[in-house]
Amino acid sequence: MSSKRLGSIFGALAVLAGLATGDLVATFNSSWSSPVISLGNRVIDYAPSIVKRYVIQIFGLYDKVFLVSLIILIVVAISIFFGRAFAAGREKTAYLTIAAMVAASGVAALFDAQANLTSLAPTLVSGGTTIYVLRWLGGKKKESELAEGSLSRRELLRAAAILGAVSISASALGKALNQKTTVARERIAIALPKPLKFLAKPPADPALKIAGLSPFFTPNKDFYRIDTALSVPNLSVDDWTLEIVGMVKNPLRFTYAQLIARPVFELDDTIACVSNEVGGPLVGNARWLGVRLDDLIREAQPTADSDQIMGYSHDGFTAGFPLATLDGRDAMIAIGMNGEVLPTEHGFPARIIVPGLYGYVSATKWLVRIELTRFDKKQGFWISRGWSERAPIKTQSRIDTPATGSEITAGTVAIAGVAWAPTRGISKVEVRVGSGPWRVANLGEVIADTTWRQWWIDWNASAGDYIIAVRASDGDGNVQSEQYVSIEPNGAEGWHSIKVRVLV
Ligand SMILES: Nc1nc2c(c(=O)[nH]1)N[C@H]1C(S)=C(S)[C@@H](COP(=O)(O)O)O[C@H]1N2
Ligand SMILES: [Mo]
Repeated sequence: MSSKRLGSIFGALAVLAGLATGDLVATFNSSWSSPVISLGNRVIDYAPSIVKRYVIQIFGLYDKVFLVSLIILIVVAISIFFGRAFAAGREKTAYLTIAAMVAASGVAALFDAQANLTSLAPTLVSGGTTIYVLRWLGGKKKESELAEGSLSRRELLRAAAILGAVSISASALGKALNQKTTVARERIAIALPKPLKFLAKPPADPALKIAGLSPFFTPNKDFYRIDTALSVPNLSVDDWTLEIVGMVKNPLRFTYAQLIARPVFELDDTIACVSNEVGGPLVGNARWLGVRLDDLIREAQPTADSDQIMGYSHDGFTAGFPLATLDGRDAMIAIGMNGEVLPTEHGFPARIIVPGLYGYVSATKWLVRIELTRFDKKQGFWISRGWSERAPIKTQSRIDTPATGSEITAGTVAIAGVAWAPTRGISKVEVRVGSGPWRVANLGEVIADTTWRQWWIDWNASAGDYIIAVRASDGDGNVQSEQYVSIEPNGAEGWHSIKVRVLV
């Protein structure tokens, strides 16, 4: 086998072993990350938003899989380079290349949200393993050259197999030791506190009768997710605390047990993402359980000149909203979602929920700190990236069924969907088929103006092609406007419309 090819294989094997041990070591401490994850997080932090948008458009939910694969690919490409240098006897070049990779990944690790000097451990072990394996393979090569002139294919295969097995068991062991398992077990064992008063059960869900209509409560497993973090933080309640600090006279700090021992209440609230396109899926409704934010902030005694509440996530994400939003609208620190302990993906152990505000300015998941501050001093994560500082959820409506582009048979067809305008509530939904008149739709019963309302209307469909549009009016009497406005900087506007073909 040529020295070049051998070198490539040595380099790639060495780096894969290095990555595997890095992953393994990263599981030893909850504030350490595997080198690939740290690098990925820095790419997410610094990539221009146009690139991010493009990647999300192409890869959708797999954007992070794409990023991680890309990083591994680049690392392997570099490893082929240093492997060849090593095999060609230019050992210094090989070591310098590895040192440069370790430096890059070390810097990336130091910028992780909870980083300290020990956060370098996964990277250092990774780099050390890479060099060790490279030298070991190089030694094997020399041995076999002395014995029979060149390294045989069989020996190479054996070395690769051993390394592969070691790497796989290292990452398997990593998984077994993983924080994730511990936290998942912890979560299951938690008994949620009971609210002073349970909310009424909502009336029978019209979605039971209308196929395709969103259920009133979005099941947790179907609830949309928006995270800037590359991997979902797994926070153990054992060492989790929530502090309320900054421009306050009485800083507070709670353990999880202390937080959930406080009075809790239930809230039916629809949350939405500012990036939701007209008719899009980034909106969901849940029955949240939590501690009233107004009470906690009052106890902390904000100074008279503070005007912003900033939530900090364990992963470094931040979101700020006006202190004046605490006007009795039931903002909370949520610990439960739809009768379950808050799912890890949705912010376990705790997150903020503020009715009527888009998630990016309010709904901090994996919450660890609340800071009272001023808008002219601090900005949340998305603000410097071009999104509005204040962002109430706009009045919107969506047609769930029929699906756009579908072919349906003539007869009575249900047109149905959801409309939302937390905290104003929905007062009317109208539907227009083709150039026909606007018809007023039936509305589902709700117990709060903070949730979406389901709507539906029967349509006597005859053969032909149709465009169906919907518009909602909110509790303030605003009618959703037709004019399309793009999601950036503070949410999309316009009517959702669909196209259907009715067949005889
Ligand atoms: N830590 C953290 N919290 C976060 C975010 C995030 O990226 N990281 N995204 C926010 C945004 S943009 C939205 S729309 C909501 C989404 O909440 P969900 O993922 O539970 O649906 O969470 C908010 N809280
Ligand atoms: Mo969002």
